[in-house]
Amino acid sequence: MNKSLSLLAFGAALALASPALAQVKLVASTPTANKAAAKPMAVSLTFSDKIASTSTMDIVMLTMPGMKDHPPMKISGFTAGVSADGKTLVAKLPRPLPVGTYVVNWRAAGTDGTPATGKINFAVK
Ligand SMILES: [Cu+2]
Repeated sequence: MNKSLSLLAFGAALALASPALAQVKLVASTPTANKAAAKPMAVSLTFSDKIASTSTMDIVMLTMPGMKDHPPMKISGFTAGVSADGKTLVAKLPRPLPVGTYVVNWRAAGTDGTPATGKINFAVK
């Protein structure tokens, strides 16, 4: 094999190896992103692969009816945990989320430790 061919083979091997370090991706959520749900008692985020137990989320209320200039209000009183399938991060809430709009900021690591972050928005009707 000449030098450029062996470099090519090396590059191909790296390309094949890299998916092992890929970030997990959000594949589904409840409530569904950019939709409105009624009285959700939990927020769950399902990922493309197993996630580390350190994965977590913040739920922040952005607006509510009848309140102008609502400051971002972090919902408290829950801890997020990884479900039995290892791919879903679940926040069981102490009470249903009030009517308003929300953003969920999540931080999840794959089982190889590669971190990923993202957010979803939804509304409660
Ligand atoms: Cu509020």
